[in-house]
Amino acid sequence: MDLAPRPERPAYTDLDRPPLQARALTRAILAAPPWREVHVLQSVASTNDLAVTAARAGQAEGMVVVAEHQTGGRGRLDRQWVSPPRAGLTFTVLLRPGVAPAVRPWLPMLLAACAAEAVSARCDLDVSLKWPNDLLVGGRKVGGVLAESTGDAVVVGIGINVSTRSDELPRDDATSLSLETARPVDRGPLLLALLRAMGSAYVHWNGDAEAARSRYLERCDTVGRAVSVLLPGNAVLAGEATDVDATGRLVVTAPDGVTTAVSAGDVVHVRPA
Ligand code: BT5
Repeated sequence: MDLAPRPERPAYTDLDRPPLQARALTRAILAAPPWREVHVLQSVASTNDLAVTAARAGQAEGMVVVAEHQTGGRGRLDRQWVSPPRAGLTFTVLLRPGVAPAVRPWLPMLLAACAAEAVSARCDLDVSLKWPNDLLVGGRKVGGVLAESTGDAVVVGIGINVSTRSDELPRDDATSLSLETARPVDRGPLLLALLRAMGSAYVHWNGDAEAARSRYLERCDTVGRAVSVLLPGNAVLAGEATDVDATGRLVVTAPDGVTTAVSAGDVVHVRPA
């Protein structure tokens, strides 16, 4: 009788959602500064938490942490980012930008613009940004960005829904790349495309706010629209989004002509202006 343990049969979803290959990713990414290594973890609370801990422990920039599953994925204001195992890309990059603190808020916005460009090119989709950092396809959220600072480090976490089905998405106005393209999307090449685009923009960025702003505005779908902004503290600001200013704030012009520059808030695109 053969008592050797049988290899575990892959679950059905393994066929649809193959695992990422850390060694191949690291090999491919070494040619793309500033990236130095890609860690793929099967399950972690949040890749941002891990990157913040690594940054505090002195980890050099260029580390990429990817989770096949996050059990405590976070959005802004400690909201949740949810994604079934291997259904999306959930990863964080650790950077130590030698730029003036005043221009640092542009870093995640610059990387969000690069991410939108890379996904657009890779998947042949029109990916736009909703201020500040939501990735949208056809007005639906396909990804989000969460940046956090510690000392001179900035960790930028990105979540993108890849093969996520409608019944797995947390909101009606969310979508995934497979839903939008109607075909499977391979996460490995997509991650490499994202890292190459983000890395190239980062190493060429010298802290020029205007350069980051113009790249951001090319992808931003918020300016020019009627918006309703839920501000911290729950006040609502309604008007037309007329600009993103030199520090990255959204400028909203109310019907009475009063303009307000908003540095944090949740934007709803009400309708085209
Ligand atoms: C974000 O926050 O959109 C930033 C998301 C960043 C996630 C990445 S994953 C890797 C890294 N590690 C982390 O722990 N986080 C980062 P925010 O704009 O606050 O949006 C959060 C809201 O989006 C939630 O309250 C939900 O309504 C919605 N949401 C949650 N999961 C979603 C998903 N998979 N797709 C679309 N919307 C989602």
